Amino acid sequence: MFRIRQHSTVTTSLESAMHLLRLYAALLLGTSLSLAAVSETSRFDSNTCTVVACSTPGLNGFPGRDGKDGTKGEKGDPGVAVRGQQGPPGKVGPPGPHGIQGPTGQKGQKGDTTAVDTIQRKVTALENTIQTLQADLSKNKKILMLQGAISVGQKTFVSTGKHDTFANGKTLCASAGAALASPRNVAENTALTEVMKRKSEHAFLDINDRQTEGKFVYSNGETVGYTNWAGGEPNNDNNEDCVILNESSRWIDVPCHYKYLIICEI
Ligand SMILES: *[C@@H]1O[C@H](CO)[C@@H](O)[C@H](O)[C@H]1NC(C)=O
Ligand SMILES: [Ca+2]
Ligand SMILES: [Ca+2]
Repeated sequence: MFRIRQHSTVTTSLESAMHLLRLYAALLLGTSLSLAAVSETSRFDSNTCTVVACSTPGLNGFPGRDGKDGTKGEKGDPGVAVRGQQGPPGKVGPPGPHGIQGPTGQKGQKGDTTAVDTIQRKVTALENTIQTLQADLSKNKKILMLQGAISVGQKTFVSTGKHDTFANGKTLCASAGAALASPRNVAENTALTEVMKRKSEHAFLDINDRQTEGKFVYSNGETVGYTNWAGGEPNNDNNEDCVILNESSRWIDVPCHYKYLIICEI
């Protein structure tokens, strides 16, 4: 026990010296190594020694030289790269320059058909209107025919049923937008005679020679072309300047102030 204690005293002195050297070395090696050394010392200071091996822990030596490099290790497994999340979209860049003008495109389809549709609707409406008017016209024509009117070509003779002077007869027809009857050919003269015979034996024609005796004209001043005078007419007997039709379709000059059936032509 004594020897151990004596030895312990000597080592304590050495230990102090070594401790200074160790601190110096630690300063040279750096703080981390120094701490490691201290830690090592602390471990030896603890009560881990067996009775025989050491009564007092030995001093640590200087750190050994660096060993040779070891053999190159095997290549490690390739790590699994974890793809990061996609970042936010960047700012909008400045507009690029204008590109070259492209080729002319194909001709487009026909444009808006609204205008055509509108016209089509109007045409349809007009067609309906015309149909209605034609129906009305046909109806009125039937009425006129039933009342004794007769059509010849585009002309229709309509009796007023009234007997009056030549002047009043002209006014009467004009009031209806028509004219006193004036047959221009055999067909019209015959048709007019038929209309007349349903109401009377004689009717005024729109013919006179008041302007120039013996020169018969229509009211528009035009010289009479077609005529169908009765035998011995016109004779201007007692100043006769107007003309009537008899039931044989013959013409007779008579005084204008006499009254005869007034037939108009439309
Ligand atoms: C019409 O006049 C013609 C010629 O004057 C005459 O022959 C005929 O009998 C007359 N007709 C009537 C129905 O009076
Ligand atoms: Ca006359
Ligand atoms: Ca006469």
